[in-house]
Amino acid sequence: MTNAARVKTTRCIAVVGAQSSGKTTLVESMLLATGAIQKRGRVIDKTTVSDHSPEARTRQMSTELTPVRFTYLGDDWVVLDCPGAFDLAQDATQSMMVADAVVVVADPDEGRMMALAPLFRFLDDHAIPHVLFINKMDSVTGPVRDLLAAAQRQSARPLVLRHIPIGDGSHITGYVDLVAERAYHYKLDKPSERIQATSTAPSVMTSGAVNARRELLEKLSDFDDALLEKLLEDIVPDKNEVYRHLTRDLAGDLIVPVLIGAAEHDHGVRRLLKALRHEVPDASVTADRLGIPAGGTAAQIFKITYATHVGKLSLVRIWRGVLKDGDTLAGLRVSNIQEAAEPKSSKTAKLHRANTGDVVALCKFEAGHTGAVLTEHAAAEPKSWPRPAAPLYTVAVAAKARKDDVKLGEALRKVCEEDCSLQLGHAHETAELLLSGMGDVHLQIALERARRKFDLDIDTRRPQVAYRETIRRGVVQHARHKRQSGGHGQFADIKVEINPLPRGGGITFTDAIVGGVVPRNFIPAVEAGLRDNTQEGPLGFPVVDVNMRLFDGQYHSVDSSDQAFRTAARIAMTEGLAQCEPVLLEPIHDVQIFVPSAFTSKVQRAVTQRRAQILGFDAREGWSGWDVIHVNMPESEMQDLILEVRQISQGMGTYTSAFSHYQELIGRDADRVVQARKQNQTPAVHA
Ligand SMILES: Nc1nc2c(ncn2[C@@H]2O[C@H](COP(=O)(O)OP(=O)(O)O)[C@@H](O)[C@H]2O)c(=O)[nH]1
Ligand SMILES: [Mg+2]
Repeated sequence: MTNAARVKTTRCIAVVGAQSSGKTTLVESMLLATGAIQKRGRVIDKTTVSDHSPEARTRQMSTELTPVRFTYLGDDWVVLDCPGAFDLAQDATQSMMVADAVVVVADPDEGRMMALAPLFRFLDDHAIPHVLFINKMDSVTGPVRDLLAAAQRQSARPLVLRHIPIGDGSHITGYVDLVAERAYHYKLDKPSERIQATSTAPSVMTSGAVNARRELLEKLSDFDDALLEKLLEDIVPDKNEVYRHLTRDLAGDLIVPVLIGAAEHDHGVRRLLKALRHEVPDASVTADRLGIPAGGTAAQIFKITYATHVGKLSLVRIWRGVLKDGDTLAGLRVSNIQEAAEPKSSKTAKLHRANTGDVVALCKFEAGHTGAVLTEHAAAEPKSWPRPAAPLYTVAVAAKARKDDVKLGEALRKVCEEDCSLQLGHAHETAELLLSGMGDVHLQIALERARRKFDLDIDTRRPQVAYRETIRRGVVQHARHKRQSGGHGQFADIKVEINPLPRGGGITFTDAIVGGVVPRNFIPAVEAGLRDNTQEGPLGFPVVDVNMRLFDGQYHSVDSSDQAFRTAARIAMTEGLAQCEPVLLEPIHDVQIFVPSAFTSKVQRAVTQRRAQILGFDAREGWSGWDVIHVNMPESEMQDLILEVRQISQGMGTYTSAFSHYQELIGRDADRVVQARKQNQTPAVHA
């Protein structure tokens, strides 16, 4: 599409990549370069436009997606600055889903390119156009070629280098634009200065640049036969033709253009903006790709937040049409459209209208959840929306003051609505409120938000493990309950045989009474009494895998009752189980750990320390250079497993797990558990 034919919409970019690669700095640079701000803020000075939440400022890292806006050469843009921390990937995921294109920011570090693998995979799975921006080129000493090769190993799509750096031997001072065949010197906080050809250097195209340009054209020709023919016949394609290919191939997620720069010094930022301006598809193209219904106005919620004093804000991208005060969405009247992006354009933050492609907040809009596509009368599920990753870290939470219990539940439900990768659960057995997420930092931030926004004092503890107990041998137990007090007496007498069952056998009851020695009508009471005392066995945990066989007993025609038999049965269990060599059972999980292969042996050593049984390891299917390690691991060892896996694997590793079975736990480990249970203790964790 040529610029003239383009319908003016606001375009939206998500900026993603590893933590500390310079995304927030790049966004600040974009704001400066486009005149949206007059002075550069710095992450370390806590003065950037993005990262303005208290949680982000204290940590000097992005803790949630932040939309910013600017106008560049007459085009309106919203940029979603995303957190890079592994814990906080959910916001980045949601941002990428609604962006017209994604800028992946990378450190100029070969070793860290592997961290891009999950990101590239996600972008390709969803056919999202993306470019790679290799940042911090001011600190690079090696050739950009090696960086590119390392990044290419992580991407299924060809990476197409758009610029090559030029330097003075020790520093990179500028770049050659391989399409325009022009060279530039970087200028601090100013547009780069074009290097003019001279009589001694008639072309700015060095031999390296010529080769790199040929490579670029060859990669493009893989997607176009006409271009291929031209190259074979040594015909130089015209510059606009090359731009056309780049635009089309980016939109189709066929190639990944690679740009270089140093955000902190404003290097390469205008170049990046220009490339985006020419090559990023419009909202309508993206809406078609996402299957957003055409016709009337359509918007999609991609993030929900709760703001103090304001309440619920649903961040939406307007896919079709314009949205005005008084319009209907999902059957509700839209009355409060707010500015979502920084820097805020008006004092009141209240807007009356939002253009196609724009990102705005609907205030107190009660229809739809994150991902929902809103049209005039419906809030529909999107055609495709990634499910949040399964949680990897859990803490038990409680309000410091009992009176705040209800308030805490409500606050956490809202925090979970804000962040779909958080889960709130309730452990019936231990009566704990459990908050689960992607890691310790994730939960710390979530709880900080809950404390700040909802004015709560919250305690956290390590969640209790759902231990069980069983018995190792059987016993025959006689129990009699007899009481003679005043009028009506109580009498019941039973003999039961208590026996272990194989693992997974549960609790079973066998009625082996013959000749009515225990009358039929009392037998349910006996069974109930026996079961009562399996709730908490001699070690303090629920009893499993036991059969109770009632085979004999006595009764009294007047004094026997359901109550008496139930009591006798309880006595039989309490006394009987204690003689059956009770033994603790601990839950074991089936765990698959995914890491780059360089870290496999270290992870294996670490999980062995956690009493894991290694079942095997293999190459991770479809992931070059990654392994999967399959283990069985006790649940009690898994609480902070993700932290160690990440620590070993430079943050890249992760795992999936599912409950597998219960297994006997004996010795000192078991003694400790039983002791702690008696004292009703669980160790505290920090969150
Ligand atoms: N040397 C250098 N440092 C940079 C550059 N861009 C960002 N940084 C630094 O990298 C750190 C992380 O930057 P930030 O923008 O917060 O990264 P983010 O986590 O990706 O948002 C900060 O200390 C920045 O000053 C750059 O171009 N060159
Ligand atoms: Mg950031």
